[in-house]
Amino acid sequence: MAFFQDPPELGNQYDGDRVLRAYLQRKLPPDQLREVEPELREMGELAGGELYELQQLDRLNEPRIEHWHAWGTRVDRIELTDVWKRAAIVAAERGVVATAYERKHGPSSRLHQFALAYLFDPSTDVYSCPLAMTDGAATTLREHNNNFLCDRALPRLMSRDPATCWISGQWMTERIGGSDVGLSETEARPATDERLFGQPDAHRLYGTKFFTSAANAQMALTLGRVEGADSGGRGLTLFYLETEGAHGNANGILFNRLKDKLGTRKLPTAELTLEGTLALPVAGLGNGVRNITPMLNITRTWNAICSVAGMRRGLALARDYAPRRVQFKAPLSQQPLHNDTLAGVQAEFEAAFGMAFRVAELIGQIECGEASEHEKRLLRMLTPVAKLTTAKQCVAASSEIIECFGGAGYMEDTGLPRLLRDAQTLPIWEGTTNVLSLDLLRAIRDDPQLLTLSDELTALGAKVQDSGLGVLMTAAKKAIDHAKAWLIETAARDPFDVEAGARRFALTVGRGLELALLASQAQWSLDQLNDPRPKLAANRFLRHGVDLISTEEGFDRTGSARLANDD
Ligand code: MFK
Repeated sequence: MAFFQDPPELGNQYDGDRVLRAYLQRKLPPDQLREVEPELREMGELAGGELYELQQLDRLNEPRIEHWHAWGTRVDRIELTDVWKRAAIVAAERGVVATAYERKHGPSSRLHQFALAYLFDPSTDVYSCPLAMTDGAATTLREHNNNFLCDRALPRLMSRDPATCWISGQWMTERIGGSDVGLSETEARPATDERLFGQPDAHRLYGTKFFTSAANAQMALTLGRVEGADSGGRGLTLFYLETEGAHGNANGILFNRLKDKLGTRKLPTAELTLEGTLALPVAGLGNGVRNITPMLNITRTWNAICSVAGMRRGLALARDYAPRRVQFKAPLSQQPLHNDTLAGVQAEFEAAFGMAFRVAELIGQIECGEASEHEKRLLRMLTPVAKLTTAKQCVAASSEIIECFGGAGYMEDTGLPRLLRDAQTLPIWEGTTNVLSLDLLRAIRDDPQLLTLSDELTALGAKVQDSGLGVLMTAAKKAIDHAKAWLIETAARDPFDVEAGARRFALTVGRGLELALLASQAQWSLDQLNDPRPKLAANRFLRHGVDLISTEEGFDRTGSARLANDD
């Protein structure tokens, strides 16, 4: 009889996730864990069951835009995919955003929320993107204490009712500036003769937003420049708008087209023109870039969580497949080289997981007023580090995972290539690796000695007693000390060379801290669960390389410029 290969299957994605479960057991008080576990288990069941099946069935479906009604009116109506329609309901009902704001479990609410997001993300075709922006918008409105907009939008953004809840867009990117947002050309003209929702300071926006994710959002935060304002980010103003205007129309928003992307193809990303869109300033006029950064920092955290979620999904599929696939007379799961390969991905995943969730933990503490100044500085520093480090890990892991399936991993109808295509957006959107490396330099301007980081390492190291883990802690500290020494020495010699080496610096900080976080988790797992696997993962992770600082001749801006331009 001809041979047919069994495909990989997924079980309950909460029950099967040793890393998530151990982490929550460590971080949540037992009564809180008991309360949140049923929700996480249900989400794990949906993610490994109904949503995953729907995702496979809906594989070829993509969002479509219809610009014109048959009888001539401009409608710009977007038809979403089936997964997205279902994901919107699940996300609202299960509180994937709301959980953070309801704060039923104080500072742990953010861990609870991001654990839900982590389970939800890989089976919902990047519905995490609008949720990330919704979360970012809610935090931004709150941080600016705009009572009117908070009263108006927050109940919708945090709603658990799919019929009334909103998602938010984050409209920043323009043709002239994807990274350099301060170049934005959108004009904001005071709507002197009009009020918006009864408010007197309405403006009309004119411009083109080149890349707006989740074009089906009911509201957005965006940037525009009031006539006569300064150039650059300081001259921009942060605006709030609703996509259905005050009069139930499209509020002067024309969708030019949906973008034709490498991945995240289920996400209706639009290019749009604002033709007199009515909007309200969120936090007065000016300082728009600074004022939108609360949103950026939340969406960057989501990016890190989704990076580790993507790695975990790839591993779950590859691990289920390995005993089913027999080659050279043995299942892959019994073959040393296959196991060595998966072990490498697992080690990267465990390290990345600790970093992403450390950021989530810090956000929860700060939001509940339970954080010290040290922790606030740490969060500012770790947000770009976590985003850039985990995104790179997810791309590398996803590439390795699809290779673990051989040719099947390259076939579209297995659903596996999507893992890699969707992963590739993670280091790009929300700030590229380079932009975030420079953001880290911005974040440590007041702390060039990296004292905040040293304190974190000391605190993590204090709990480590196992001698093997002690060696790993020392390696982490050595890598970060090397990064620190490089920074101080290079900044004194030539600040431009600091910029040339910023990515190696940021990744060394990221990987060094990941190692320390994993070693500390490994100590807890040895003590509480008698589980040596996190220690194995930490050892393996160190062998992949943590210290990426290079002081060899030529690794500076002059050498790079020659090599890059081949002259
Ligand atoms: C899986 C789910 C993932 C989520 C999906 C979301 C999809 C959304 C799709 C998108 O929208 S992608 C587009 C995202 N675009 C970016 O992320 C922009 C990337 N560029 C940057 O981040 C630049 O660094 C930045 C635009 C912020 C630099 O602009 P400027 O004008 O050169 O900034 P400047 O003058 O250095 O900083 C202005 C102020 O903001 C400063 O404060 P002060 O005014 O008090 O001096 C900075 O310290 C502050 N600032 C900048 N970045 C900050 C920050 N503060 C806190 N946190 C930050 N991250």
